[in-house]
Amino acid sequence: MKLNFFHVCMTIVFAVVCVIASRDSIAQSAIKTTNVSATKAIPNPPNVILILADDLGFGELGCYGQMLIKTPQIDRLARDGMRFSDFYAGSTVCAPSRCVLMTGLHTGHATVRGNVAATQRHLQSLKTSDWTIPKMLSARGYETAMIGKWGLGELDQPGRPLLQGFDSYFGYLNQVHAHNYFPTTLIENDQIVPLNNPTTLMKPDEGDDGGGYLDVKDLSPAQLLTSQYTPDLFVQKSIEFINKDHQKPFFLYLPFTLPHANNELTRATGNGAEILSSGVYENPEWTEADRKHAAMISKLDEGVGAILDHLKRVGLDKNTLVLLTSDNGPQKESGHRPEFFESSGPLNGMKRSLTDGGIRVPMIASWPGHIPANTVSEHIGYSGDLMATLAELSETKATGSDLPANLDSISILPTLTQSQLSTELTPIADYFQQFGKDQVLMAKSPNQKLHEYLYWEFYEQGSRAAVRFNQWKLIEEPMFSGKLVLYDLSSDLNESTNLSEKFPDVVAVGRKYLREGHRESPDWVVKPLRK
Ligand SMILES: [Ca+2]
Repeated sequence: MKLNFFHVCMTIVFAVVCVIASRDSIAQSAIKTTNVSATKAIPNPPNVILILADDLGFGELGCYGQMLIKTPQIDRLARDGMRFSDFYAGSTVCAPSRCVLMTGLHTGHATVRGNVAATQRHLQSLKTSDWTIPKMLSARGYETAMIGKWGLGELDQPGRPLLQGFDSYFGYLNQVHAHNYFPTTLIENDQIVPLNNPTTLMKPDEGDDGGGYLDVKDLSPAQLLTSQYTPDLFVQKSIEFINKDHQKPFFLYLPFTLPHANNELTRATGNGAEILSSGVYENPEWTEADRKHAAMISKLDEGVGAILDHLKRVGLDKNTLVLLTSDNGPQKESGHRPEFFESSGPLNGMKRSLTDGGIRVPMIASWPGHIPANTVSEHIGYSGDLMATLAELSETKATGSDLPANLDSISILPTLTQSQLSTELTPIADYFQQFGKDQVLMAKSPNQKLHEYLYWEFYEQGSRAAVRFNQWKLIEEPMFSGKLVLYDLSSDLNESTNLSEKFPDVVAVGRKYLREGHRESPDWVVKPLRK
């Protein structure tokens, strides 16, 4: 009897010690991984570097679960900052996604709502009346630069970068030109700059947009050695820009074209992953397109690493907010195997889908000392939120708030700068846990305003539209008249079970959002699918 009583006592003592020890270890890990107090006022607006990848899937970075493609530098960025599990692109293809990113309006309200053919290129330009992030930051005293792929207005159009708030730019304006990783020209501040590339250009009857490819089998070693790969040029130009004697904070928008396919090269050879070397990827069981697709993502990673190293070298790393995201889900146009790489991670679909594989994207934010390191946030946001975020970040007493009314944009700064940890374990957090046990899931910030819903519309393939609200996703295909399909992302991340019949009330709410989200535009009209 006495022995039993002793055992019970010891068991209780042991349990109490365990609880205290485990609390201590949670507290220690919290101290170790989050060294930031609650949201604080921003005394001096920081520099901002916004890196946009092109067609980079949710599952194509190591810090988002990729096991085959190496991205150590972007993973470092993630370790130094916050990753988002539920962050969305503005669209499922390039131009409208970039329009949403720049203007803070979703595709039901935005000027550019789709990629269009060359004959309709007037629809691919921002308008003089569009309010953009660079216009706002420029008005607030920032020096602004764009290096990479613009896609929202060409030399003769009001959307070109110098008319949309950028002090300088270098890169591609036209999206077909941007397919070409070894172009014969680029554009710098409205001037055409020749490059030293022996490129096979598209024939005049295929368009004169500068698309083409390097036909490597016909080139000498010397020609290959001196050819100019634009991602390298963009990194070099970015470092030159960072090195300038800045008298004011800067905003560098850096839309890389990696890992978008060179579609013209795909048509010519079947492999549109354009990069000279497949680098570390030599596995003979991979196709050539697989190896080069992986090498293109690692090339993006290398470029990001060079910029991060440079920021550190010149002492700007602590005063620069670095954001990295993608314009839409992963592509298959290079001829590689996205399913082999699990490019969409646990999500369903890819570029052009409105299931999450087409629109949910990596989003990483790093700003040492302000954003807690090695954290994951489940806040539901999208690229249109960066307008309000950068507005809040750069607002001073002198500027006040100058945001136009009726933007579809909510600042995520309260989420980025809060430090409270979550104790909940959710399905997506489980997914992230596989790739780093030491990372910390953030609690939802009480100061974070939420979208009632996120909205997308898409005009290719007969059209479709979608809304996300809470855990729900409602997709209508075609827009306005199609079947409504409902998914519960909290239990069905892969969007495979249609719950529309089971939850008609939820469908009714989603349908209301679908109708409310769309504003009619004569430029964007649904065309029936050609049979
Ligand atoms: Ca894209």
